[in-house]
Amino acid sequence: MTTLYGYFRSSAAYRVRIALNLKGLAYDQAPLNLVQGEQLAETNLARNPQGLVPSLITDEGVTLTQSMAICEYLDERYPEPPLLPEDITERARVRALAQVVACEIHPLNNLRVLKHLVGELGVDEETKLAWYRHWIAEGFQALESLLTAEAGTGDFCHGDTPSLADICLVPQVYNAERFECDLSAYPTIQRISANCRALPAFQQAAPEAQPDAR
Ligand SMILES: N[C@@H](CCC(=O)N[C@@H](CS)C(=O)NCC(=O)O)C(=O)O
Repeated sequence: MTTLYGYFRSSAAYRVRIALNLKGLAYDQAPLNLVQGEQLAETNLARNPQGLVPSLITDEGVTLTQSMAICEYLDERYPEPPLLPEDITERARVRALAQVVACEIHPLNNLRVLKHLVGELGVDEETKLAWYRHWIAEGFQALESLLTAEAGTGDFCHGDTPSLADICLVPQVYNAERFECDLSAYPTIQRISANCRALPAFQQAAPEAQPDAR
């Protein structure tokens, strides 16, 4: 059986849950409580030496880390429905949209970054929130521009079926809402996110639908 080590609010684990659901794959969940620091336990470090989630143990017993690599592994092993377009230029576009979130927004607002700001650097709660919202705004402005300017956008980030870009977008929108970011300047992001959230694969992957949701 495939096992996902994650956390209900982890947006990187949320990406993998969406990918697994879109592919129609069954999996067990092994939640780690990130707030209580369980990601830093020896057992998790053995799986994921960065002390992060997600890790996916495949049905062949192989441990995979890094959500984007896991999603691409699932796409290559289970090609239907595809998470990336067939055309290489279109594939580059989807990866670029996905990476605006996965490489530029998410790492700056990760739990360990916020904890470092408050704990080691003595930043107060209000400044931490300002930091969070700043990087959401900067990233979402760019994403909104790309999505409105480029012809590839459809009901979803690319065309009319969900792709790797949507898999990254929806968890980031969830995070932005949780931190009460103003999303009114991003109508295309909101439209696409609503389209995704209407699909069972996204609904079943949502944080509130997970066994460890509190
Ligand atoms: N690039 C990694 C990011 C993984 C990551 O940052 N996971 C977060 C949850 S979304 C985590 O484990 N944070 C624990 C911490 O910051 O201490 C991936 O995509 O898998």
